[in-house]
Amino acid sequence: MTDPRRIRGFELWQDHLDRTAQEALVADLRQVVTLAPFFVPVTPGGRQMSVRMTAAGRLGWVTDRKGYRYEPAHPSGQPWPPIPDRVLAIWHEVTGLQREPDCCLINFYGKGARMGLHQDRDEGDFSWPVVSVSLGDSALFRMGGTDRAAGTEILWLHSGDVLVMGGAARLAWHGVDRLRHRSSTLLPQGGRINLTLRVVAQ
Ligand SMILES: O=C(O)CCC(=O)C(=O)O
Ligand SMILES: [Mn+2]
Repeated sequence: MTDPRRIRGFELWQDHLDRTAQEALVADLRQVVTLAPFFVPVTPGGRQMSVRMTAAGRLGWVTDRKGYRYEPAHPSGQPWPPIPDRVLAIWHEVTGLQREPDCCLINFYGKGARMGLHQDRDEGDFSWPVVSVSLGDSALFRMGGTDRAAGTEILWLHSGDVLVMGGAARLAWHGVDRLRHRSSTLLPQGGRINLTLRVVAQ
């Protein structure tokens, strides 16, 4: 395990997961998605997001015309499946925390999907870090400061990278500009999976 690199307060654990670990995670996620299928998130303003989403854990982050929020169940009404142990192990490794995350948001980026610049701020306590795991195609990640006017810089996130947004970077602006389609062979159809682990504390 290599030491993390600090960029603007973000902690990047490059190549944290080797190919075998990535494949095992994808197998776990296939089980989750069987129980909690991907859905098309809609912003409160009524626009469809380009990513497909689902979640695991006590709470899942959802968005629709009613707003951004955490819900104890998938839109189908079924409770979210538990967060796979392998995912929890990554959280513990990179944060050193005893406390488990409440939510593992699962974003799927197909060809052309992106995520606009935003802050993660629907949680009750920003002293807990957010951990983000990248699987599949490489993504051009944009990161800024806590002040939107602070400017941004870009960084390619590759399959197996783990990024921690904690401390001063917990409320930093961030987003995904684009993918490098078919840059990874991890997912047979291409695309990217992002896992975003958060303590919701509400
Ligand atoms: O896909 C990513 O790397 C970031 C996802 C993200 O920021 C989010 O879901 O809040
Ligand atoms: Mn985010």
